[in-house]
Amino acid sequence: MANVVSVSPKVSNYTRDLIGEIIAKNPGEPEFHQAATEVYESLDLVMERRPEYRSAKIPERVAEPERLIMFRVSWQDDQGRFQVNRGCRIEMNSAIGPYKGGLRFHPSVNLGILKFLAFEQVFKNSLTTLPMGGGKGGSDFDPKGKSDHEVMRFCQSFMNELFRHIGPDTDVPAGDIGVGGREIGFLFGQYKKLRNEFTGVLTGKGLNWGGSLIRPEATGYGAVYFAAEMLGTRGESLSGKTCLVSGSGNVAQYTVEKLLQLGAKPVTLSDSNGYIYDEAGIDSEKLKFMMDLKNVRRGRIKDYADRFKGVVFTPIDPRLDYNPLWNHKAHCAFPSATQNEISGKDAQNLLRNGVYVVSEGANMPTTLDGVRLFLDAKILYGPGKAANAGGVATSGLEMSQNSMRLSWTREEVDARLHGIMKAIHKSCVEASSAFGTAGNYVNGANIAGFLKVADAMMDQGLV
Ligand code: NDP
Ligand code: 2IT
Repeated sequence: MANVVSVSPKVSNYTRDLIGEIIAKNPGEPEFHQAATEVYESLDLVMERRPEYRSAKIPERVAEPERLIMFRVSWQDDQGRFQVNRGCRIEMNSAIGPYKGGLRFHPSVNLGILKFLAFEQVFKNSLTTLPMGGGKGGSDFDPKGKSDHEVMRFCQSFMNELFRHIGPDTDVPAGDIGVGGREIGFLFGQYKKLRNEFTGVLTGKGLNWGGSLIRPEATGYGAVYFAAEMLGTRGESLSGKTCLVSGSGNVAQYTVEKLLQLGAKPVTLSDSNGYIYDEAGIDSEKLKFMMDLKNVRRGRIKDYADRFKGVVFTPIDPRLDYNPLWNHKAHCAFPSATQNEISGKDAQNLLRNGVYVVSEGANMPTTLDGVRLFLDAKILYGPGKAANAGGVATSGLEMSQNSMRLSWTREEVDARLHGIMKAIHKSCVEASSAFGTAGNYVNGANIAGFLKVADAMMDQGLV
């Protein structure tokens, strides 16, 4: 689902030309064009006040990966057939720390998608308060329907090339769509075999071999903490709020778990086949069933509707120009599946149904026209690079624990995560106010994330 980009008529000619050049330089990468347009529109306000960034070509340099590695991944399936996929790692920006960001294994993966993710990661990581640069990688390999052995052979082959480019002080990958604990385990095992080094080169590791407590929960928990902070600005809480959640993977699962702990009522979940609407609310027993279904049995969300009474499953209907999941009465929405899952029409439906809090667990789940509708409506709209930063922030905490060769308790990591989400919220609020757009978390996140990276680049000279 690519979103055609139109630049806002409100921006300066400088910004319009800049976006035009980036689009021309990166043909066929609509998701990257979209992410860049959103960020540079926000930065229009900064470039007027800080002309030194313009002459140092900071915006142009930030849009250009420091390094892009693309490689062949050959592996053998269970029938003995040879298979070939494409692997990639984009090392986007290392101004404030080693490259850091997830790996995505999904058939839709291409250069434009990885570049948008790597670009977003730079600003997100800057917002976390921790010293991490930005990167992203992955493959068009589809883990769905593959045996554990096939996944292992693929991961080993992927690492046979990637190992020479990464390291605990160079580039530290982690999970994303299609890459969870199982895949990180296989990747780590192969890295260790090739390098003969036990180091914190990946995050999201198992608990008894260097992983951090709360890392699996962190993205979903963080997105809910961020929503709670936004509601706090209006003197409200999540208690009693009806919430629409999409996806049913890592982020969606722990979003639902934290919503339940805070007294909210999640009513939807989805996967690539369709979505369930559970009017009575997804409770902890149903969540447990769903987590077993998805993480152990690797089944489909439809099974949830078959298992529990009063639940409606709606399959994806490609003829519809909207997603019916976003067309239910609710207070809050937590898109936690994938990019561009909320179109302009979906945004209209959400607003019409009373949704006034959107906290993005996924990366860039809302199209540009959807974003503009949320901003015009002045709802509490937390963009992904702020709202879902808890995942990578806790990866940063895993790196710290690995360097110190100790591990913190669950309570300690959760408290740090919570503190970081509050700090991110505060920086967004302060940056949006400082640039005259109070309450606009998109400007707040883009500006606060950018300034730290830009100043570091200014300090470090023309590299
Ligand atoms: P998972 O692979 O665990 O789950 C992804 C979920 O989204 C699945 O339910 C999947 O359904 C659904 N999905 C994926 N792609 C599509 C698609 N093209 N159309 C419809 N449904 C789709 O991934 P995560 O939960 O880790 O990631 C979800 C989102 O959160 C992504 O945008 C990711 O970039 C973002 N994110 C993840 C972080 C993390 O720590 N894991 C951190 C920050 C952001 P199905 O199984 O049928 O494919
Ligand atoms: O998009 C993301 O922030 C992630 N997939 C997590 C990255 C990480 O390094 O933990």
